[in-house]
Formats: sequence, structure tokens, C-alpha cells
Amino acid sequence: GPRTGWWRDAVIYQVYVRSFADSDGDGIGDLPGVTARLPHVKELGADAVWLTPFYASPQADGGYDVADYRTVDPLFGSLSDADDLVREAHRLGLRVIVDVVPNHTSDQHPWFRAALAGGPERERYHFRPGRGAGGQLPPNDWESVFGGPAWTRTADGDWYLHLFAPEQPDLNWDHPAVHAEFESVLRFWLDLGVDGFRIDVAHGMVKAAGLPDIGASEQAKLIGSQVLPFFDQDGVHEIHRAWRALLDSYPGERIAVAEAWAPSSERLALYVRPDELHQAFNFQFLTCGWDAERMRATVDASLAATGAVGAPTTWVLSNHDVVRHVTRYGGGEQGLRRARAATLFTLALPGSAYLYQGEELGLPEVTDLPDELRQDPAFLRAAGQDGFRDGCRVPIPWTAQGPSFGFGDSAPWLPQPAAWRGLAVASQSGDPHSTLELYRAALALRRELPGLGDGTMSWLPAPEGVLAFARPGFVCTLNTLDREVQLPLPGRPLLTSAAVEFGADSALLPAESAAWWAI
Ligand code: TEU
Repeated sequence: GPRTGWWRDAVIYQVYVRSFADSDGDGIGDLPGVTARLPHVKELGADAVWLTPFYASPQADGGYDVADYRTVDPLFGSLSDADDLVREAHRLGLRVIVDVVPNHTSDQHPWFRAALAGGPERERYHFRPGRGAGGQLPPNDWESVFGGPAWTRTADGDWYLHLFAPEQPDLNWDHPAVHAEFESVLRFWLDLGVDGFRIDVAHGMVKAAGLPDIGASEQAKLIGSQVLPFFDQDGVHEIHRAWRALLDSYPGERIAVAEAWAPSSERLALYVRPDELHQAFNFQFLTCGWDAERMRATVDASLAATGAVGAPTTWVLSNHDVVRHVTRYGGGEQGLRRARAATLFTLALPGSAYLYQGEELGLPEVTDLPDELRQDPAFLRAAGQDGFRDGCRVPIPWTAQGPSFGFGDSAPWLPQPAAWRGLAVASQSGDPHSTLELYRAALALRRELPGLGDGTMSWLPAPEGVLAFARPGFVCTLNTLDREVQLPLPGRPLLTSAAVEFGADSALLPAESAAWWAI
């Protein structure tokens, strides 16, 4: 039934394919590389992998510019490699979620090429005449997420809309051919055996009728406010409902997770109503900082909003678009301390959790990449809103040796810091104090303890700066302060992010640490 789905408390591990494992020595990760490293994900204790786009693409935006939704880019392998990956994952008991990018295609997609040549495919995108004398000005005042106008002029004088890079023209979801094509693409991958989809820019597919100017309101112009005529329009929900019906027509509970940036928890919850998508990323921990009261409010708002529609929430600390959370939390030893604590805290909450490759190693953001190696179109346009995104996409270190710490047999597409030798999977494996072993232990306990996963939680009284909550048979404590705090003993210690001292009836929580207790 709908309340017993595997996805309600799933731990889903995000693989950024380009940076996970390189099987053919070209310095770029690929699907056979992922397949060979699936045992790491299994041993970690995740339930599923989500693979970022590996489809045919000119790679203007790390593959989020798709030229053919039904083929694998030769950079990443072949369709038969995708098939092997899905089979091997299933053999290991892991589910596989793939990305679908329906807001825009690549400018090299056959539709857009035909559109530029003046064909009827033009109607499948948003082409408009310009404003001002000779149509010299863009049709409206919308700005691209990557900076600059959201419009580019073509040789024949018309302009086309792109909310992201000019190489990513936005599709017109008022056109029936667009609906039919994407339903066919979903079926293609479902037939190949995938267990679900991560829907890129799920909140952006439908634009306000007439593509109105944002207007004079400076506040509305801030991309971060998300109160914009091209995001979170009510019309997107009809598409998601149709996709849900399609998913439900397949056996085995195939799921969809929305990448949606909504202006409030309540608006986000609309995406996960019972006849819509299964999950939506809850991005609130990306911005809530390290503050007990804000963290508590974030948890409350997240659980209340999705709970009201019967959906589980999701917990996200990092992904391929944001600064890694070790660095967001201050970097260095302090950042790592907080990151480990935040992980135990979120993994103990009700709902599903998304992990981003490398966070289980405590990898920090790489901030000193040479400009000429950067690939992020936001960097290339020099106008990123939240910083640039190559520093969280540096290839994973697997071993202490080799030209790329085991990522592949040659130099990786982005250089790894020398200190990553000590953060490699092989370096941390078996070290009980390592971040990798903390994640493994946490995920193993999450499976074993009946009180974790989906369900309810309740806050317990705690001193200022400390959060404590109970779940059946279980308590989690988080000390956000930079000094130790003494508490009445919450229970029998199960797992801690930093060594806790405890006696017969009290415990000393170290600075910036979390602990799990059995009661
Ligand atoms: O991201 C959509 C999005 O709006 C966020 O990317 C964010 O605002 C931006 O990354 C900040 O720089 C998705 C993908 O996750 C991202 O990698 C793609 O670049 C984008 O869609 C376009 O497909």
C-alpha cells in the first residue's frame, strides 16, 4: 500500500557519474566504473543510488543538457553498460534512480536544431520576437539562473528562452508532443529496469501564461526568492500527476523525486500529494546554518508540511550544486565535527535521506581549482548565485596510491588535493574513528532499530543550544555549542560523532557532537 513503500525511509546515495570511478583511463568517471564500485554503496548501507545524467550530451552543463534522452554518452559508456549497472545493482539489492531533464534540452537536440532551421519544432520551445527598435531587446526581463538574460537571439532575429545556459533551451510544455516524448522516455528507462527518476527543475517546466515581466519589484528579481513567473506555477502539478499514473502502471513501486525549489514548505508539499510525486528534496538544511533553534524550526516545518499530505520528508546536506557541508559548516576540524554531528542528527529523523558521494568520507569543498579546468557554466558566465559548483565535483579518492587515488588510471578531470590520500575509502576503512565507519555504523543501526526510518518523533527538554528528540526505543542528542554540555544520561550509548563521557546517571556531550541512545 502507499504507506508501506520502500522509499518512505530510503537512504539514497547520489552518484555524480563524471566523478565517481573511471574504468577506461580517460580521467572521467563512467558507468562501468560505477558498476565496479557498487559494493561500496552496498557496504555503506544505502538502499538506492541516484545517477546524475549520463545521456548523450555536449556537456555544456555536466550532462544536464541532453541531446538524446535514450542513449548513453560515449564518455560514460553504452546502453549495455547502463543495463549491466542496473542488473548488478539489483543483484546487490540496491535500487537505481536516474535523472530526467524535462525543463530544457541541449541546443544540439534534433528538435532544437530543426527549430533553428525554421521547422514546426519551433513550437516545442519558447521563441519570441524581441522588443524595442528592430527587436534588439529580449522579449521580457527574465534572468538566467547562471546569470545574464534568459534569452538568446537567433540568426533570424527571434529570441529563445533558456532559464539556464544558452545551450539549454527551455521546452514549451503547452505542446502535446513534449508530453508524449517524455512519457516515452520514462517508459524507455522503466522498461530497462530503473526504479525511479529524479526530476530536474520539476518546478520550472510550466511558465506563467504570456511570459510576463517580473516587473519592477527588486525583491521578486532575486532568484533566491523563487516567487517568479517561471518557477512553481500551478500547472506543473498536472504533468506530475500524469507521470505518477505512468509510474504506478509499472510493477515494483517505481518512484519520482522532485528537484523543486518552492518558496515555502507548504508549496513544496504540493509536489508530494498522494497522486503526485513520491518525494521532493527538502533543501532547508542547505541554508539553515549551525544554530539549534533554526535547526529545530527546520525539522518542524519540514515534517509538518509533508506530514499534512501523508508524504515522508527528505533530508539533504549536500549535492552536486552546493558547497560541501564540511566547508559550509566552517571547514577544517570544526566543519568536519559539525558535519558528522549533522549526519547523525538527520539520519535519526523520520523520512528519507539523500547522501552525496564523498560526504561519507568527510570530503571538504575544493576551493583552489585552476580556472582553466573548471566546467561549471555558472563559473564560465562568471555570475553564479551561490558560488561555483566544480569544487564539490572533484573525483572520489578510493585508495592512498595512484595518479588519482584509485579513481582511475590517469590524472582525473579535476585535481584532488594531496590531503585526500588520508580521506580515501581504503584509508578510512576499518578505522573506527573515521567518518566512513561512522556512516557505516549509522546506516547499519538505522536498518536494525525498528524505531528509526519512517514514523514519528518528539522533542525532549534540553538546555539551550542542545537538541534532543525521542523515537520509539531511541533518543538522539545534538550539542551545537562550542563547549561540552552535561545532561542526565539519556540511555545506553549506541553511536556518537565524538567520544562521549558518561557515568551512571549523566553524560558529557562534547562540543559540536551528536549521539544516539537506546532507551
Ligand atoms: O539545478 C536547478 C537549480 O535551480 C539549482 O541548480 C541551483 O539554483 C543552481 O545549481 C545554483 O547554481 C538543476 C541541476 O541540479 C543542476 O546541476 C543543473 O545545472 C540545472 O538543474 C540545470 O539543468
